[in-house]
Amino acid sequence: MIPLGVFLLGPGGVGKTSLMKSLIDLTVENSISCAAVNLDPGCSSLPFQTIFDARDIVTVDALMAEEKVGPNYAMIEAFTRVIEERVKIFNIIAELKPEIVYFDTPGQMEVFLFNRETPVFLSEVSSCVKPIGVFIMDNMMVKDACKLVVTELLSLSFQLHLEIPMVTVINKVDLGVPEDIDKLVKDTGYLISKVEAEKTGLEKDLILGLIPSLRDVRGSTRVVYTSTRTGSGIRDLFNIIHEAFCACGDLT
Ligand SMILES: Nc1nc2c(ncn2[C@@H]2O[C@H](COP(=O)(O)OP(=O)(O)OP(=O)(O)O)[C@@H](O)[C@H]2O)c(=O)[nH]1
Ligand SMILES: [Mg+2]
Repeated sequence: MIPLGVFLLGPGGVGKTSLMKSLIDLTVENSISCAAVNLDPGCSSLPFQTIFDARDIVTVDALMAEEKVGPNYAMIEAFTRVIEERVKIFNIIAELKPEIVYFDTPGQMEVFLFNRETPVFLSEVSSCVKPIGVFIMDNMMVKDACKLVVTELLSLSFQLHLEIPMVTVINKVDLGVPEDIDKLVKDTGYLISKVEAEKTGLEKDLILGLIPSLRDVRGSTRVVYTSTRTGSGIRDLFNIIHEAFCACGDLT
């Protein structure tokens, strides 16, 4: 039985690590065995136990001191070194045989997205887990209709780059999201009318031009609204991930 590999993805600070902790807690509550892999060599602390921690290979701080480089280059280089050790991750998963493996990814999303080793990693990891991405955005990224379109574009860019199925999450809903967010997400005609009312000029034309193809490609991608503060939506997210697991026939 191949485990499900859940990748928590998204821009810095949206709540990837917090959401991973909430999902792990719920997985354990449901008596499903799971394991956590930390692919972020830049994080300072983690709220869960891991079977593999990038910081055991190298930390961003150590690399900055060692190579006398800045934090951004150090992050890229550290992540590359971590991914070069990927066989260690595969071996631990094969040995422990959990039902779900959660992967926390670096805060600077471009480090994961554009690293030359990432496609190799994802293709090889597919031999030991069935990968699914959870693309996380936060309340600030969906503040209005135009921001939602730009964020959906980002989500699609992740999907096209990584070539894995993706669930989209809007996190930090406890901090407030537009009242009509669900309608904006589901009703393309309504989204267009809101963009028309919000924007003028070239920006409006650009965004309006994007919407039909964006929504066409996005298809019926599920969007889940979560808050790790209040716990809302976490079970919905877990159920969607679990359904994906069932759909591939590995867990009933
Ligand atoms: N209000 C609110 N804050 C949240 C929520 N989820 C996470 N946070 C807070 O957002 C901050 C960042 O959360 P993290 O889980 O570290 O986010 P991350 O995406 O892993 O951050 P990086 O790894 O640095 O990119 C922390 O202060 C969290 O407590 C939420 O649902 N609501
Ligand atoms: Mg994090």
